[in-house]
Amino acid sequence: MSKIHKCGTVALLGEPNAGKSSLINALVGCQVAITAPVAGTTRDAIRGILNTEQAQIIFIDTPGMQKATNLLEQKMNRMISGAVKTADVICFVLDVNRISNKTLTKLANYEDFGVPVIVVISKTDSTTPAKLFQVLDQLKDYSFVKEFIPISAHKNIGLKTLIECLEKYLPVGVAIYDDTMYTDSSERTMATEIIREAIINQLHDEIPTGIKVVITKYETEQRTTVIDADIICDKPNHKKIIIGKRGALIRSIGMKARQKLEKLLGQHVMLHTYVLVREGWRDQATWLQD
Ligand SMILES: Nc1nc2c(ncn2[C@@H]2O[C@H](COP(=O)(O)OP(=O)(O)OP(=O)(O)O)[C@@H](O)[C@H]2O)c(=O)[nH]1
Ligand SMILES: [Mg+2]
Repeated sequence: MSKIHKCGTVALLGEPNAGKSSLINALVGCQVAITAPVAGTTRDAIRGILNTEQAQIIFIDTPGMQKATNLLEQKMNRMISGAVKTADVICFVLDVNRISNKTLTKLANYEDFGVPVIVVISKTDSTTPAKLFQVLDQLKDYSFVKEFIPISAHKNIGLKTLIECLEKYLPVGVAIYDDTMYTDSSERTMATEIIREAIINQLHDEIPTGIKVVITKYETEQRTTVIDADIICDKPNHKKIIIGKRGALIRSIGMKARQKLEKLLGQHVMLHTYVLVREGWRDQATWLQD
């Protein structure tokens, strides 16, 4: 007798920097979302699809939960609400090293939400068993949470347990996506994100949240993809920083992005980047449209 097949959507929620995007990549087995040590890396709801023998699990990575201070962050919060509305299961990701009362209040908001809530305790490779035990003890009053699962996306710890747990709570259903698909993002969207990731990972402080990448040309000619990308920043001095001394930083960003793009697309990539200043773009609706 064949097993009952499940299919459903799992929203990955949590504070900025909790490890949601690293988790979706580890679960799906390849990069669908960009990751960085700075908060506010993810800006859109990104789907990653995992097919197991028993289920198709559609994970939705979301931006970190934060109070919106501009139109961009308002849009990011709408992405979270949208993901939650369509979720069959909520997976709340808690960084084992950063569990505050504020975070726990956010978790408590999902008590009466009507879908199973699983808490994933992330980055357990960076703590001790004693600290993990202490965190689990701190969470014991949250009885509405179906399961608490310690994981490490970097060390592949607890991921199998998490997948088996999610299979239990997903609704019965046939697969929605073809089983060769691991995301529904287009190559062009992924390319935009890869360029942004290369920038974020080479910059520090507040600059990354003020950066947007817009691809203005994306053409495949025989075995080469030609990509022109505008890097939009918020302030004239940010432009100087991104370009770097004699263009050293922008060259290094371009090289890192190109290597990753070539891996993604499986062919040669010619990448041209242009750095532009558009002050206050995060508060201008036209710049927030994709
Ligand atoms: N030690 C350790 N670090 C991790 C792990 N998972 C993620 N990180 C690090 O945590 C930081 C944030 O990871 P992301 O996956 O980008 O976090 P996020 O929750 O998607 O962040 P936002 O998109 O900004 O909300 C990065 O520096 C990751 O390398 C893990 O399993 N172990
Ligand atoms: Mg993220």
